[in-house]
Amino acid sequence: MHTADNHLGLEFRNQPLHRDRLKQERMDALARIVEEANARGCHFLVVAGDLFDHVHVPVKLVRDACDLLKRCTGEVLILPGNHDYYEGPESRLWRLVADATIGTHIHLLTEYAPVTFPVEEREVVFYPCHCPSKHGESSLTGWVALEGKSPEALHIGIAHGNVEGLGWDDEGNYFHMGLQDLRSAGVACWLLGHIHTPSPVPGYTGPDMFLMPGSHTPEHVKRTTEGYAWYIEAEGPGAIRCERFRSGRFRFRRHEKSLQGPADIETLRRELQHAEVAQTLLDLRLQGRLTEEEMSDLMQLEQSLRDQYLDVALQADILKRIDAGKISAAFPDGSYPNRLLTALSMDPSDGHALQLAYDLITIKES
Ligand SMILES: [Mn+2]
Repeated sequence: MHTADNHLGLEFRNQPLHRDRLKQERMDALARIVEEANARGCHFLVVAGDLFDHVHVPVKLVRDACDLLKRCTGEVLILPGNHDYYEGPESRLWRLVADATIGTHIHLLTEYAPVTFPVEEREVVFYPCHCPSKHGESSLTGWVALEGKSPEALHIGIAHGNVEGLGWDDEGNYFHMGLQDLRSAGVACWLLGHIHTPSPVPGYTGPDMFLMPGSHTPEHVKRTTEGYAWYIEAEGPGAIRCERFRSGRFRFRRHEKSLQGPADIETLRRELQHAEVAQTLLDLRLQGRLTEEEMSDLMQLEQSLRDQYLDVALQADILKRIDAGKISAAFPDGSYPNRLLTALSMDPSDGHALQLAYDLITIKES
């Protein structure tokens, strides 16, 4: 089982309503991974970096995480990523982890050296490439290619950082790994971390077994993917089978829509129906122009969304739709307000001017 980017200790300061629940979910989702690994009899659970959100996480959180990982019946391998980087034996965080896991089957991967385990009369050799800092210009995987490798053993690389073609690290600040470097390392697959969306696509069987599980449960409102881990069966090069295990229970959804009439409100209502509303935090951004009647329909829809969804954050920039009928009803044809508003309504690009003029005139009238 392969997970990464768990970011335990993430504070969710922008989600005050659900902060405690979201923090707990990060731990609960990891517990689901451990349970799944045990149920499937996994030999290994590999955490490929950023188990913790930062190196100053509370002691209790570290102990809780270690207690949870101790429940795993297979070997647990933890790689420091760029958020929970390992600076050396004095690193506070990793000393805490080491102290909490003495004498257990939890292994901290803090050396650039192969780690070998016997599995059913065969050897599995891991090549861990931890991050020594938050940022780094070059890949830390170069040494793997230079290691002698027995053809009988199964060789697996573990690293954390940006991967060519997967991330957004154009400046090369996150231990950027080139595809050619990963290919030439001589391992059957790479268990990676850092990119928070999973790859490759499920069912991929090609030669580049560079696996990113993504965050195990979404960590940001902008993250619309669900949280996953990889369940992997590995025989050797070209014989790797992987399956996505959905570990996350919550999801975020950002939805933007322009509303110009009742049909758009109906479409919005349909678009926002799905099976998991009760676990979803909805971030809704609306703009457009509606009549007062349509506006009250929209408010009813908003209330029903609030009843269904875990939470709804709404940003709305809706103008009153002021058409010829509305203008004539309010001001006689030929009157100055009628002519001004009619002229402004001819320019559909400037709804704010029409709205402002209408509001000013009607305030003065009343
Ligand atoms: Mn990272």
